[in-house]
Amino acid sequence: MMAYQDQPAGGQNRRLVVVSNRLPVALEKTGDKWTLRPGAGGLVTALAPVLRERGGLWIGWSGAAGAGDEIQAMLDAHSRRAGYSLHPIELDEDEVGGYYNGFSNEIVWPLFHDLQSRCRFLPEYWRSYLEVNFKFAEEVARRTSPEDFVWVHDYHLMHQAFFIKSMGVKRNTGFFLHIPFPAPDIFLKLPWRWKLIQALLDFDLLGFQTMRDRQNFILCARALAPECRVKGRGAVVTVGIGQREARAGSFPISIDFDDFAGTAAGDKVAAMSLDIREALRQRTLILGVDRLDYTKGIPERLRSIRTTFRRYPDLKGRMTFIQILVPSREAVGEYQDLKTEVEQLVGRINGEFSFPGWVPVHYQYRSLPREELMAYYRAADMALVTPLRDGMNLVAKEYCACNVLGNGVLILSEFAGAAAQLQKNAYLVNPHDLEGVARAIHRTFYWDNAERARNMAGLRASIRRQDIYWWLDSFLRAGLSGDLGGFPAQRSVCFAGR
Ligand code: GDG
Repeated sequence: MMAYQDQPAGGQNRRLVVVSNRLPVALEKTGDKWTLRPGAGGLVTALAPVLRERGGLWIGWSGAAGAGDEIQAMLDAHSRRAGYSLHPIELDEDEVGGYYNGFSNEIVWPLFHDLQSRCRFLPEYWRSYLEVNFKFAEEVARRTSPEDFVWVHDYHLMHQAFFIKSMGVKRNTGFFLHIPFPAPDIFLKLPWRWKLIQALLDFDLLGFQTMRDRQNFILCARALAPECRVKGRGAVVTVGIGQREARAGSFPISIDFDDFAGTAAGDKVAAMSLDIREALRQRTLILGVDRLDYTKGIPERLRSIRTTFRRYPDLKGRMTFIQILVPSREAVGEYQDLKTEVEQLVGRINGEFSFPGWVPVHYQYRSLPREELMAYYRAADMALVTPLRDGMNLVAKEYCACNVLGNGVLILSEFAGAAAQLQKNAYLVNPHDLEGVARAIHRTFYWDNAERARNMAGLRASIRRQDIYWWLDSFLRAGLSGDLGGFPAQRSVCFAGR
C-alpha cells in the first residue's frame, strides 16, 4: 500500500510541483559516463525562481534508460544547486515506444495539429499512454501534499488529474496545453475522445494558448455531451459535465523579452550579426528557424520562396533566404523523409536561380548556440514564420525581441497561435497559399522605414507587455485564486482580457 499525504501539511508547505514529460535537464552519455546539462528554455528560466521560492519540485522522465543510481545522484546534485528538486520517472523501451513515440507523437501531435491523416490510432498506444500516465500519477500523489499546486504540462500527460482522483487523492491541479486544441470535426476522429474530454475536466484549471483553442475544447465537449455547462465570460470560464467541473482559460505563452532584447543589443551579438550580414553581402535577409517537424510548413515555405523568385524577378540577387533547421525526432521515418524533401527543394531552388556571387537559399541543419541564433534574428530584415498549425510559436516572438534596430518585418502564419496576439502588426499569411506568401514577401520587401518601424514597435511592445512572467503570473493566479507569493512583484500584471 502506497503512502500518500492526505492531510494538509501546513500553509508554509504550499509548493509548486511541475509535471512534464521531460525533466528540464539534458542527460548525455559519452563512453560510459553520464553528463547533465541544465535546460535553458524560457519555461525553465521563468519557473525556476518560483520553484526556488516555494521549495518546489519538478517531476518528469529523465530521458535516460537504465542508469538509475548514477542519474539520481546527478539529479540530486543539480537539485541542490538549482534550489528545487528534480524527481525522475524511469521509462523502459516499450513505454517510450507506446506512450511517447506512439500515442503522444503519432496520434495526439498530428491530430491536434489538424493532420489526422498522419495518425496511427493503435489501441496498444492508448493502453501504454494510460499505463505511463498512471505511473506518473502515482509518483505525483506520493510526492505531493494536498496544499501543493500541481501544474501538469502538455499533451503527453492529459490523464494526470483523472488518475490522481481515481486513487482517492485530492490535489489542486492545473494543466497547460502547449499545442493547439483541434475543432470537433478533427478531434472526434479520436477513438478515445470521450475519455480524454472527461479526463481533462478532472483538472481544476485548464490553460490553452488561445481563445480559439479553448473554444474548440468547449465545442468538442458539447459535441460529446450536449448537457455540457459553460459558466462565466472573459478570460476564465467554468466548464462542467455531470460531476466534473474545470475552469478553462486562454494564457498565451511568451518569452523573456528583456533577456532576448538585452542580449541581442550587446556587443557580442551585434558583432556576430554584422559578420553574418557582411558574409551575405548586405543583401536583404529573410529568415526561417524551425525544429524539423511537418507542422512547421517548411516545404511549403520553400515553395513560396521559389514562387517569389519566379513571380518577382526584381528580387533575384537582392534577397537571400536563410533556413535554420534544428534536428528533432530523427529516429522517426517520417522526419527523415521530411529532411530529404527539404534538402531536395533547397537544391532545386538553388539550381534554378543561383548565379555567380548569389545563392538564394542558405540552409543549415544544426542547432545553433543561443547567441548565434540571436545574431541571426538580429541580422534578418524579415522573418518568415509559416507553420501549418502551431500552439503559439516562440520563434516569432524571439525574432521581434532581438530586432533591436526596430526595422524588421514579421510575416506570420494565420495558423500560429501567435497570430491572435500579433495580428495587428505582423503581415499575416496562409502558409498553403504559395502565391499569397510570395506576394507578402514582395510587398514587405518594399516597405519603407517608417512602415517597418511602426509595425516592429507595435510587435515589440505587445510581446514586452505579455512576456513569460506575465504568462506565469496569469496562470498561477488563476490556479491558486491569487494566492501564491514568491514571484517578482514588478512582473505582476492583470489577467488577459480584464
Ligand atoms: C511547442 C509548441 C509553443 C530553435 N532553433 C534553435 C533554438 N530554437 C528554440 C527557439 C524556440 C524553440 O526552439 C522553438 O519553440 P516554438 O514555440 O517555435 O516551437 P516548439 O518547439 O514546437 O514548441 C509551440 C511552444 O511549445 C511553447 O508553448 O509555442 O507552438 O509546438 O525557443 O529559440 N534554440 C537554440 N538553437 C537553435 O538552433 N539555442
